[in-house]
Amino acid sequence: MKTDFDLSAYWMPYTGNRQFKQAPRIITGAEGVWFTDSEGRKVLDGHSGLWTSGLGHARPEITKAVSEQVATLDFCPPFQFGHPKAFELATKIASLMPGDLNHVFFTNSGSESADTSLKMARAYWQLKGQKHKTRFIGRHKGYHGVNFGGVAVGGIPANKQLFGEILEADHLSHTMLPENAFSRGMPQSGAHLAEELEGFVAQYGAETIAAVIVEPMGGSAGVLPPPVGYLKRLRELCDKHNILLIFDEVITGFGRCGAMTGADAFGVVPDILNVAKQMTNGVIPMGAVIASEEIHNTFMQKAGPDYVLEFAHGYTYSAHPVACAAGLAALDVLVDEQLPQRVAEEAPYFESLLHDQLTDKPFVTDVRNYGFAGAITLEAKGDEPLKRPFEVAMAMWERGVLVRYGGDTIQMAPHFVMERPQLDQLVGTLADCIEQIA
Ligand code: PXG
Ligand code: PLP
Repeated sequence: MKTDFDLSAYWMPYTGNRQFKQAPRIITGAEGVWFTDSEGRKVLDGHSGLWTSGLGHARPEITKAVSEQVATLDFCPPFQFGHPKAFELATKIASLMPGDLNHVFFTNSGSESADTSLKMARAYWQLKGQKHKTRFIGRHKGYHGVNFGGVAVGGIPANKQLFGEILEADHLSHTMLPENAFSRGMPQSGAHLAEELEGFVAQYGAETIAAVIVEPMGGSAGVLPPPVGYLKRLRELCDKHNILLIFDEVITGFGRCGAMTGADAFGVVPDILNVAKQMTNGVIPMGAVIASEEIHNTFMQKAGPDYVLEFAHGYTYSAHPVACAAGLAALDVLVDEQLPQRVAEEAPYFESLLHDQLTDKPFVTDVRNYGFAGAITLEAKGDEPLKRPFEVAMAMWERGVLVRYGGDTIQMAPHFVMERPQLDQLVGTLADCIEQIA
């Protein structure tokens, strides 16, 4: 496809730039569950943008809130000043969180949330007088964004090998066990892997470990729902050893798992919960780190006189007024239309489609799902594990369906509002394209 603009200056993120610029995929519009491309085709968005836009694109409620906010207060310095919507949004988010996760620190992305949560955990232990509690434990295949802290605790080797030594971090095993292949929803096997935390405690001493950070359901590694009992055991062990538990809910927060949070879906409450993607329905970049009463109170009580900073951290665009307006409108729609419940109700239909249509297709070595998240693993093509997913995703784009390919997986994340004919189209097109590529 020819474009009437130059492609060379834009260095695209997480993209094969050379391939893309030979055959650009340019998106020019979005409405509901559909994108429009530069050739005027309607393309089914099978990934809710990038896990961001579950309410459907171009929601008029959000468009209106954003335009009114830009015209009223376009920016407000977040350090030492505040604006009403920042407080309203924090209150709203706190009301949607489980347990006593009541205090909201705003960021602008999931990566910023990851690094903020790690700094918060270390500072908390400093304030508690436990100066040696600095170690972090992540999990293999974990994804916590691209900033240095998140890369260190993340468990994706390809994201680390170029960047040299970062923070020291250790990793629990991932839970993608061979016996769990083709599980519907939560796999049965793997709760025992939480016990590995005991090994790190024995090795280093609990007095040196600040926090464990995990996604309650792995997302970008290709939809890894937690094994039955796994997260509960991790919570018990963190309590036993006085280690903070951080849930990275950048993908699972705000509806994706058929509940408001992954914590709700899986019945385990962390000490710190990170969100981003779905917060504004993808309209304006925003994220947040939500802390328990204990953590917040510690900062408020131990930081010194009341004019000093309790937490020397924050971003120029933290609590941006336009993002807050978008967040308030997006969360209102999510709650008013009971979309987490809708996801829970429709998830079994999506699950059946995935397993019934994809399990027997050539080269499919696993199908995984939970809520409105689904993924398959494809067998490597010779020694090129990344090639087949790329080819399948390109064939799907040709047929007017957008999915995400990453590593050896293809991922689907339907909009919370997606109707059954479009779910059928999404999974059916994937099934056809696997046959075509095979
Ligand atoms: N934590 C988690 C759990 C994520 O999924 C981030 C942090 C980083 O968020 P930002 O906003 O900085 O990108 C993420 C982001 C995929 C895919 O293919 C997933 C993400 C990003 C890009 C692709 O599923 N997750
Ligand atoms: N670099 C410089 C030179 C800055 O002045 C600032 C913020 O003032 C930053 C980086 C951080 O930017 P942000 O607050 O948008 O993360």
